[in-house]
Amino acid sequence: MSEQASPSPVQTRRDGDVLVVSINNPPVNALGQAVRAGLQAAVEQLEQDAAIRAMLIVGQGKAFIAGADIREFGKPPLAPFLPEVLNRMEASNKLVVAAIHGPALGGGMEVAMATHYRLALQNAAGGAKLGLPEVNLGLLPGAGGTQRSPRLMGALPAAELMLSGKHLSAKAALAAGLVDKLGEGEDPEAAGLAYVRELLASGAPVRRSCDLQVADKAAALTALEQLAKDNAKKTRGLFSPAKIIDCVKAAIELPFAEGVKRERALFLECLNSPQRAGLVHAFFSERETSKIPEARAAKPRHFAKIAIIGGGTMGAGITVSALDAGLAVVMIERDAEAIVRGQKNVEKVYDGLIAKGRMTAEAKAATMARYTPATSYDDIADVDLVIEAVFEDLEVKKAVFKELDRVCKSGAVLATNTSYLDIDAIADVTRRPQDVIGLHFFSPANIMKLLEIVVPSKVAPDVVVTAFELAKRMKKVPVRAGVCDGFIGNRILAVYRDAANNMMEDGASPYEIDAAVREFGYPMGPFQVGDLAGGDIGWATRKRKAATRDPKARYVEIADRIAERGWFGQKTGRGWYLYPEGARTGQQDPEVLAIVDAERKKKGIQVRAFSHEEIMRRYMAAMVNEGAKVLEEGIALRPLDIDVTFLFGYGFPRFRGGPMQWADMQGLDKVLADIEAFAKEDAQFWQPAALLKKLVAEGKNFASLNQR
Ligand code: HSC
Ligand code: NAD
Repeated sequence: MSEQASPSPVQTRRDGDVLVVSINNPPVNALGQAVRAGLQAAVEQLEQDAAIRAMLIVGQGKAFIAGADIREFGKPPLAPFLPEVLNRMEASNKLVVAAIHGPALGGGMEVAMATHYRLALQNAAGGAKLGLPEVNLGLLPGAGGTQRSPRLMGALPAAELMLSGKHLSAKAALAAGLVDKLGEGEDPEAAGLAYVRELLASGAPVRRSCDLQVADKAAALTALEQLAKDNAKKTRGLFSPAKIIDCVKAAIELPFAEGVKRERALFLECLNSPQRAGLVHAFFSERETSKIPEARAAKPRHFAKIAIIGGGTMGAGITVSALDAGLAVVMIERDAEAIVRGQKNVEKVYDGLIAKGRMTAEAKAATMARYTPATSYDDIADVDLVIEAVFEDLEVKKAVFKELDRVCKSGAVLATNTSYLDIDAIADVTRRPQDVIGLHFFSPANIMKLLEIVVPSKVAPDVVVTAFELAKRMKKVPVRAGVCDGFIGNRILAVYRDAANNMMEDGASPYEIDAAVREFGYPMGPFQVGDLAGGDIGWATRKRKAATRDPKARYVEIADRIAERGWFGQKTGRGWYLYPEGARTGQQDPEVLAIVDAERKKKGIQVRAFSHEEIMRRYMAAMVNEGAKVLEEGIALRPLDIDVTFLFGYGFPRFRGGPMQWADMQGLDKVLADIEAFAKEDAQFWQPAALLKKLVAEGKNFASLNQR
């Protein structure tokens, strides 16, 4: 037995006549340059050492190999390149075997497919997971994956795997033909060595994926054609899915070496696309938001039993999230009737899942066993954490927090789900402002991933950390926000909604604005969203704020004219759009256009046309400018926190990375120039953020503020 002394992340050792190659590149054994070089060296050793009969590849730690090192994308490529390393490895005349005990994703699954035999382990930690999730990063598998997977598993299943980015369990991978054998346990080296010995003893031949042909080529091509049609409808605006289908077509029609060339060309197109940059930014940003200053100083408080005050839309959704996270929940409502309604709101969610076959009645019963309905605050004296979700009214919330202060045990975390209200003021009615925090869930709370964690001035660091821990348990994406009207998301939303209203009054129809926003990549435009949420909510907020509105600021009354007619959107059958007979997709309404026109005339506005491009420039400039103000005030920690807020809470197209990343990709000087040009028409609305001006003057971008 000999040890390799180098500090390479790829360690090799001899176990008799087997070369054991162990990838040790924490946290997930990504295939960075040093790993590729180490793997290449191992293949050379296999080729050169006559005493070695086989090679076993395993991953150390939790993963087999999670794929290419995503941090290398966009930087100059460094040899050796994975496709060549894998081709050389596959070409070996000695057995090469992979033993997979955790994630084998992207390039990791490509490594596995280039071996001759694959063993997948099942274990309590989740076991082997095989997948080609490159599509989520705007890419396609670029190390032979698009050519080997159709040969191993069939063209259609391979294309579907790559288009979905889904992971297959060990069992599913066996059924799909991706692996040859299942094993148990968490020690891939021991299980892998046993498998290699078994193969050697039985005289198993070298088998290469590249030598296989895709089964039933004519049928595969027909199926792929249909998939391409469905895909075009589904993947609105995405670049790499169609290229994946092209690669699979090449796998069917071309010899392996030709197919690999095609794959390389299309991979490079994807790599150089702005979508790849946006999606990679989204990938890392999503993981960065929980890196907050408080985490360095404090540990989370223990929580197992929580209370939710209010069983309306939000209270019920939050209850479902908490129950699904394994917590015990006491729900408090105002009276017996309201708590019955609250419980029904919760059960409705589970009954929906049962109807769709996604939950059993037994599982619902087991979940609901952790739910306790109550109408008295005395029933929550022992809870560890409370989330208040009563009406959006400061006085009502203050009264609730006084009650919480009276009954809750010392050290209980007291959270409010307010959308806009001053959490410092809420904290100050208690004798324990250090325990009070904002947990701003989004509707529907059991579905939406975003959780804004709003940090008031007196809160203790361990309460902030507890909130992040709760987000993790609930599988939410947390973003740290400061206290201001609307926090990060709703504050910025208010500004770009105003920009949309201004454009509408100046000449763009709500339908044109919605269409431009959808073309940009949003699932819906702002007026469609308004109809979905209900026009009454915004109307009530506008009325509440009317007294404090700056009289010099432009105010567009069109939305009020619509709301005054009781046209609140989908729930009333009409809003900005018409929804005949409960339709979910709205139709354009000439009466709305007439109202818009009348309002323009009333103000004597010179109507002009807006192109979709112009609409988006204003919409985005308003978003980015307010984002910069949110940053300079410290409401958001970093630009990436704003990006994540919009990606996970407001439908911002992920392939654009988020509004601040979008701005960087445009060039901040261009965005600022737009704002300054728009300011010539309305200097009050278009006041450039000082931070934006500073960054432009210094030749910097928002990304420079992410690296703190
Ligand atoms: C690819 O493989 C392309 C190939 O086709 C090769 C093409 C070659 C072409 C050459 C042509 C010439 N890289 O998620 P977690 C970090 S594309 C770098 O919190 P979990 C992550 O940022 C890749 N870093 O853990 C985090 O860092 P932090 C396809 C990576 O246990 C830490 O690891 N593969 C990384 O919840 C922990 O991550 C994928 O898309 C990577 N590949 O989940 C898989 N992956 O601690 C992406 C992770 O500093 N990864 N990190 O914050 C995942 O899905 C999840 O991370 C796992 C683990 C399921 C692996
Ligand atoms: P809702 O009207 O659907 O529900 C409020 C519930 O609180 C009602 O069931 C009411 O009976 C109950 N309630 C009122 N006073 C109470 C009291 N003193 N004790 C116990 N229960 C009481 O409202 P919602 O949409 O669920 O909103 C709740 C909170 O969540 C608000 O602060 C709102 O701003 C915030 N929020 C709402 C949304 C949304 O989209 N609906 C999104 C994020 C945050």
